[in-house]
Amino acid sequence: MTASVSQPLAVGLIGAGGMGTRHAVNLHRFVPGARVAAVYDLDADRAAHAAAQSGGGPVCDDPLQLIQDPAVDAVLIASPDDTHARLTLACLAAGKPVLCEKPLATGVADAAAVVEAEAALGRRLISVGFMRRFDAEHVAVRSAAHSGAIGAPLLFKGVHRNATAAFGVTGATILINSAGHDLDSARWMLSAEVAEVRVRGLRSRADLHADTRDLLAVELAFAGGALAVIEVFVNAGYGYEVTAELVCQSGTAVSQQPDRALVRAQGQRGFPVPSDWLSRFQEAYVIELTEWVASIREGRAFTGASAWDGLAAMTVTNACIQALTSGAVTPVQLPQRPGLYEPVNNAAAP
Ligand code: ISE
Repeated sequence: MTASVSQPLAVGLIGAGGMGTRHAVNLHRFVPGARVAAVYDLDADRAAHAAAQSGGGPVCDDPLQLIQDPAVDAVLIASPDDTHARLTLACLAAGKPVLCEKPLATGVADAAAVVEAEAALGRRLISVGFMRRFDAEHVAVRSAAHSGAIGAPLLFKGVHRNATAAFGVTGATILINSAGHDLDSARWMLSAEVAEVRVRGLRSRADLHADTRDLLAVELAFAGGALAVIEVFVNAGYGYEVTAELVCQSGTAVSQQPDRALVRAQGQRGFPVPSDWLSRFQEAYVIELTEWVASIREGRAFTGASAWDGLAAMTVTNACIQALTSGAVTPVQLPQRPGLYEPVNNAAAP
């Protein structure tokens, strides 16, 4: 790392939309040993707003200049999905650690190019923002199964519901932007790689664009025999919800929403449903950023998702896109995992 141990890590943010701004504010308020040192967004006003909310650092008008700026030690990428691979490669070229929001790329070739570049460099600089790996409920489910107390995991069951999606959203976009999380969760929870996929989709309402497939049923078969079934429904209407369950040989473990209060109102007793991922996963985002900063400051690998995990998720996503079109069981072909991506601890990788 380039920052001295006594100085806070200077983080440059690329992309100041909802997610990027949340990261900047979290870094500023809750993460020890780091500060927001520069912000870039295509929309300069948005960048200025994010900078003002996270310590008042400078706004930069070029993402590549931000990456190369000697005053920036590490980079956080939260720009649109199709810019991730190019910007991550620029961070590698500059020798800077980078936390890239998911997906690592929007195609397999681009994700593979990133992995190849990092493997050629021979240093782990890339972390990928699959924040569920830091969510207390997800960690508890994985630990319950990995403790051995309920036998070997057999089946991952995932539910992923967004309140609403953009009009005309395609199945491919949902698979890249939303389902990638579930594919990563399934790999991480089962500690195995996906061998085959099958995907069906439907349009949930007649007023949506004819090509919309906003409810997907994804089935995965893993090397080693485990299975996964995942519902991804991006127009669920009532709110945002993610559930992960592991069915094991002699018991099951299922995540609970981290509810804080039982609310009585309008003749009902119930738990409020979060409106979006920023509120549901706020604590996970802070833990993820804290671990990312600590890993850089301590000169060790991040315990969350690596570039390899980003490539694996994208490869499965791509097979799912093909499977949604063909209706067929579709094989997943991962390249050989480079030695650089040996798991760093139990929590980190399959
Ligand atoms: C969004 O981009 C996210 O990353 C959320 O975590 C996910 O749940 C949502 O479906 C995506 O659109």
